[in-house]
Amino acid sequence: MKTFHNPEHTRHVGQHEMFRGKLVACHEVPARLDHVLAELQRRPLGPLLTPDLTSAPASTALDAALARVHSADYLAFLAGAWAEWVAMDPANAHQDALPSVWPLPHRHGFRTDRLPSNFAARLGAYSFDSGSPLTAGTWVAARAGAACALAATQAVLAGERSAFALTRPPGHHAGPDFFGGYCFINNAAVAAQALRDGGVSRVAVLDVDYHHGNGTQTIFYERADVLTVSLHGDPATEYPFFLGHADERGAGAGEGCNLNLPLPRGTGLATWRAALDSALQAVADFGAQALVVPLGLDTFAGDPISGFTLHSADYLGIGAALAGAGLPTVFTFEGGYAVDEVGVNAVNVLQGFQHAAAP
Ligand code: OKP
Ligand code: ZN
Repeated sequence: MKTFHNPEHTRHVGQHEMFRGKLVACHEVPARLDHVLAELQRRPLGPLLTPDLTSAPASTALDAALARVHSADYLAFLAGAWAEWVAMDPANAHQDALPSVWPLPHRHGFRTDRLPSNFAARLGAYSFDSGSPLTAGTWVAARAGAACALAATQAVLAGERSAFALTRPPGHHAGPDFFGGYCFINNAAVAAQALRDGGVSRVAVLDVDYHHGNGTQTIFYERADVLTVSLHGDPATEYPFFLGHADERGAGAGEGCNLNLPLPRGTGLATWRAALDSALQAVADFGAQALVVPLGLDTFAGDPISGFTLHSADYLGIGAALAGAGLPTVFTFEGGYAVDEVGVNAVNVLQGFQHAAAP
């Protein structure tokens, strides 16, 4: 399996996130990716590659792929956000940008048809939480990460059985025009759309991160060509709280093309694996011809912000089960905050997949 990794990830470094009234140290740290890279060097699964964005055609193709899943105004906002933040006050250069006011579009009558010029307000208009610091290098890191997702997809379109986009920040909470949940560009959605644009008629996304993949769900909610499935902590008690229930089945042409499998806090391997089997059955029933797996490892028992109880050895079998779908598969690296174990856990999934997929 080829891994496309993103050396620019180190440019996204948050200082703190808001949690229950306090600024706390960020969970989504650069060391997470370094641990996965180190484990891949110990247990190589294939070549480690980095997409080259220096040529104008490569850069243009990437921007076109981003524009397929995110709005032009959101992408322009992200690209210019840091400069605007510093322009508000030069002292902001030493401070992460964190939103603190939101328009609540669905309630209370706030207007979303008028975008304020005030940058602090626009930061809120394009986000849904105060836990996702936007930093000086966020846009460069996120864009280079999406290039990894696109390159992994191109490898699969060229005939590879699977490929891994190893990047951060993660992506599955980012929607058409919003960031949140540590996510800015939805790498899994970029991959799924690029598979469609590469000629795959039916694509499935099977999100195994602990948290509901709300951004991906929203991007594809009214589409019949992309099935979105997510196994996650029940939003009644777990982040992102306001989406991810079982009764969200898609809408319009996409009716029946979204499946949520919320599980209670404390869920262990047996129940989680049964849900994975249901998810895989849905992927098969849909007739998917390619699979995207937003690979979060925060289902691990030792994860500091999550509530499932999977163990490191379990991830080998999970990889094998995913290979059982028999589909060309793109993995994108998502959550997993037990930093010392995230490398072993991620590579276990990929190795389990690769061994089971071998002819
Ligand atoms: C991103 B991904 C817990 C606060 C939760 C947001 C979690 C985002 C998870 N102290 N903050 O899905 O792994
Ligand atoms: Zn997560």
